Amino acid sequence: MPRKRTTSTQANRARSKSTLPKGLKNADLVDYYSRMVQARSLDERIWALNRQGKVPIAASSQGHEATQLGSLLAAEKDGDCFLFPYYRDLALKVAAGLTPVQTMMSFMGKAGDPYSNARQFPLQGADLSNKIIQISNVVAAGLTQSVGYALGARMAGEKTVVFSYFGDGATSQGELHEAMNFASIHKLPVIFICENNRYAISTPQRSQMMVEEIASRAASYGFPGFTVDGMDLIQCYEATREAITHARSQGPVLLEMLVERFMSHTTDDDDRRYRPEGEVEKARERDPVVSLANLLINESILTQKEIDSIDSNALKATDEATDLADASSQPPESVLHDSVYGP
Ligand SMILES: Cc1ncc(C[n+]2csc(CCOP(=O)(O)OP(=O)(O)O)c2C)c(N)n1
Ligand SMILES: [Mg+2]
Repeated sequence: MPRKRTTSTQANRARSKSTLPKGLKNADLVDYYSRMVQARSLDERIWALNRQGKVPIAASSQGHEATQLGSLLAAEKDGDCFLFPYYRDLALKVAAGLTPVQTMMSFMGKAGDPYSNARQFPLQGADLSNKIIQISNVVAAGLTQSVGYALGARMAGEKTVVFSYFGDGATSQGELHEAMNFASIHKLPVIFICENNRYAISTPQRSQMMVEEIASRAASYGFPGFTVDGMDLIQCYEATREAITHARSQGPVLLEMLVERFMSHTTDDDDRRYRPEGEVEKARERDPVVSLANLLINESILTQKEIDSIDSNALKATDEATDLADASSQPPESVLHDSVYGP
């Protein structure tokens, strides 16, 4: 995984050990760097396997990792959160506990896919042991479901906070309005996390809405909205931690996380047809993986050698998972209707 080590976000440059937010330790950053690198390594391999005809389709989380892992870190610290990701949240699922082997089984459509037994779309379905459900690939469909889950949790006397992830394009769906309005009326403990990469497939944000900040829409539902640098793990962690407190005590919050989509919409798309030349290269200068590596080195938390060792361990795990999944068989035809119809 060759990466430039010279760039870092402004926030990372300005930050020093003493400014690490409450509850965050150096060990958390190392742990989350390892998880982020593992997710990136798998993501890159999945894309390559698609080009070899071994993965039918994939949506990449490259560029979205700081948002996904920063919010997950806050969820883990809290200990009582339930996640409703969407199709671009591969890094979130890997970081939450999906193993490299399970990931590859799912993307390559092999028996052993823990989500849907190889039915595809990859990683779509429930992963209850990691407190995750992805309802479907229907844009914004998970929003109303997540709000319903939050209501159910409250009725059961639980203190669970629900994270509902979606893209900027999902904000054009009526379902988003229903979910936000209902959550607000009932003061439900939901954090709406918009991963704003400014594109819905090929449609840019300016063709979808006349507001610059999606966060500003929260006001119309009567709850707070914040725009966050979604390329900065620590900022995402901090914003989510505060949002958890708010959600549990007062009701919903909208976090608009500004991210960059490094890859095409999916493996079936070619973004060179609609993105200006150089846009992706520029975006990659703010690569969250590189930024976090730089932070760890600049703060003397890890040496370059230790970073290299984490990177190569991730690559090794990806290699092994790829080989295992490649050698595994598809589920037998006899299970095709299992779990589809009632018993
Ligand atoms: C209801 C619905 N309409 C259209 C689609 C086709 N579609 C799939 S992804 C997508 C774009 C979504 O963009 P965004 O919400 O910004 O998420 P991103 O892929 O950028 O992360 C569209 C239009 C769909 N899956 N569901
Ligand atoms: Mg988008």
